[in-house]
Amino acid sequence: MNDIKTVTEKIYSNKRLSEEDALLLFECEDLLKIGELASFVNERKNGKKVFFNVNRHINHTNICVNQCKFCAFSKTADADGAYCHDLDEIKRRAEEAANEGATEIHIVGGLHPDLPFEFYLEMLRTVRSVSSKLNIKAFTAVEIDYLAKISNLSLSETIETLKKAGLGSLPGGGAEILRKEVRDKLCPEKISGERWLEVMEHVHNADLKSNATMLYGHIETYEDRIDHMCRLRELQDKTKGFQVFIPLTFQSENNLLGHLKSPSSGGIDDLKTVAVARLYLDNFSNIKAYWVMMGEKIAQTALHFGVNDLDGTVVDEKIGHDAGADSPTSMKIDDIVNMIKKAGRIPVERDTLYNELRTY
Ligand code: V47
Ligand code: SF4
Repeated sequence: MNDIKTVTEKIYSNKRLSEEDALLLFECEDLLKIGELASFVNERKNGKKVFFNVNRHINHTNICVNQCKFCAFSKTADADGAYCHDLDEIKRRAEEAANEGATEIHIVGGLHPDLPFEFYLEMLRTVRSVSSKLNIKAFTAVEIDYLAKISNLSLSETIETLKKAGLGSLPGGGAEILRKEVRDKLCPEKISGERWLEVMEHVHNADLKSNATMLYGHIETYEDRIDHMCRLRELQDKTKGFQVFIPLTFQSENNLLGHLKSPSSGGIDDLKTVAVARLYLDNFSNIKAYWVMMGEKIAQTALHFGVNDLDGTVVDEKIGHDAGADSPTSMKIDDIVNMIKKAGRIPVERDTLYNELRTY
């Protein structure tokens, strides 16, 4: 039988934690102790540096053939508020971002019933034509699977074709909770957890990096979260292709899951989740507090709970805000720098692939 003392010793002697250890940490009521351990491990890896980037989100369409229960973003084609940006609009947004010093365009959208594969290739070429300095971080593993279906290409061919058109890396969305029992309730139409991992393995084998997320704070248990992280850790051992783990705090407005009870207890649960992720995911260099979903205050506090990345300036975030996120839709560089400095950490602007660009 494990206790927190044994887990602490494992952490200080740099030993890998088991799933049982992770559960013990989640169930431990001494939040500050967990934070201290996570901060120790983070500083051992990353010192006092905290990353952010200058980026811009483009959600090309909110029209989607799926209706995930937690999603307030997706619409059917004939619904009020359904939209699909054309290439001119996408170009205009990318140019605006490049002029403001962005190094990354983050593109995700719904699974549109009618857009041809060529549209996605043209979208990548269009953004690439704006500036070769922009990394196009686009399409969740769910979208990649969908693009393979509509293009009638294999997964590897789809990824290679997108890469040739300008795809620079993949965001970590669509992972939700990988375990089938939870996924069937959350998003029954979505690809399985196994398929999500398979797509990511192909992406990594194509020499592209990706991120990994986990949507938490709804119907899942601590065991489900640990199972999720366990599968990510296993794939990371194999491919080393994940750059960062991003727990996404569930936003409960305008969707079908808002009324459900969960183990979530607000800020305490957010901090515990990033800390356990830092301690359990020993093969991930970076743990991100996505301030859009977590809120700026908890995201800043998370810098003392194992987090070393705050995402970026974002601009035009829709997915979290459609679901009720009360954070701003973008942040200025000065605000992020200030937020990091006030936490006693060193702000470092990075690019998408975690190359350091500037220390503040
Ligand atoms: O897959 C949808 C999530 C994801 C809600 O890789 C929700 O750098 C909370 O993955 N409450 C898309 N979350 C966003 C995403 C992301 C965001 C920022 C950075 C990166 C990265 C990736 O948003 C979806 C889903 O898990 N989501 N609805 C909601 N109500
Ligand atoms: Fe569609 Fe993605 Fe929303 Fe699911 S989460 S309904 S796949 S846009």
